[in-house]
Amino acid sequence: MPVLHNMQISGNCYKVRLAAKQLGFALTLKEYPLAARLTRQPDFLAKNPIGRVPLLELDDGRCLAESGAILCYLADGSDLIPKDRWARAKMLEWMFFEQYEHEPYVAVARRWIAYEPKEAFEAKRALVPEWHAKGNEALQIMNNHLGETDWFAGGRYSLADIALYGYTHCAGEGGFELSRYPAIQAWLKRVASQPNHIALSEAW
Ligand SMILES: N[C@@H](CCC(=O)N[C@@H](CS)C(=O)NCC(=O)O)C(=O)O
Repeated sequence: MPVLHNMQISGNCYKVRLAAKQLGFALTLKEYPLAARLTRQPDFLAKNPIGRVPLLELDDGRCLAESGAILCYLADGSDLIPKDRWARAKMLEWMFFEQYEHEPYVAVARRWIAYEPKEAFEAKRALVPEWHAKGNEALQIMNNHLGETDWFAGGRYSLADIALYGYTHCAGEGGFELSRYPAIQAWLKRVASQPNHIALSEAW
């Protein structure tokens, strides 16, 4: 069975677990706790030189990194990827947005504020205003979009929603006030009510 090299608290890994559960894709999980730094050890780096999870390892030993790429692999041919060429490209547009405009601020603030030791966070504290400013810009763009349409692409739930849900639903842990974004709050409820939805903390 394929192995997901996983970190339970990671939103990037959660995206993959959520899509796999909704697609009925069987996985075995191998856990890499944040504090153990095992993704920087030689045996893991041999599988993924980027030194990060999620990493999907297939039965034949091939390894795929990057949450967005893994989502596309798992969901290939399914309803989570729009059939229409334009809608599919729009889905990818939001997934790339998530990786460049959203995750580096919303996820990073959460990690350092809520999950790293206090001394380590203190060394990063000066970056908090920038994380919050840039993260709030991304959240505002999402909120504006969701004020006009229920889903990010193709008029229905897709990988773009899964990718953006990963760190948006827990942004409060990074000091973001989701009450400022009513359209996002309504969308979070729509996502959480999709069939076979699982929570980030849920055991596999
Ligand atoms: N762009 C990557 C980011 C992956 C990433 O940042 N992984 C983090 C957990 S969320 C990690 O492995 N951190 C451990 C480390 O960097 O040593 C993705 O979307 O998969």
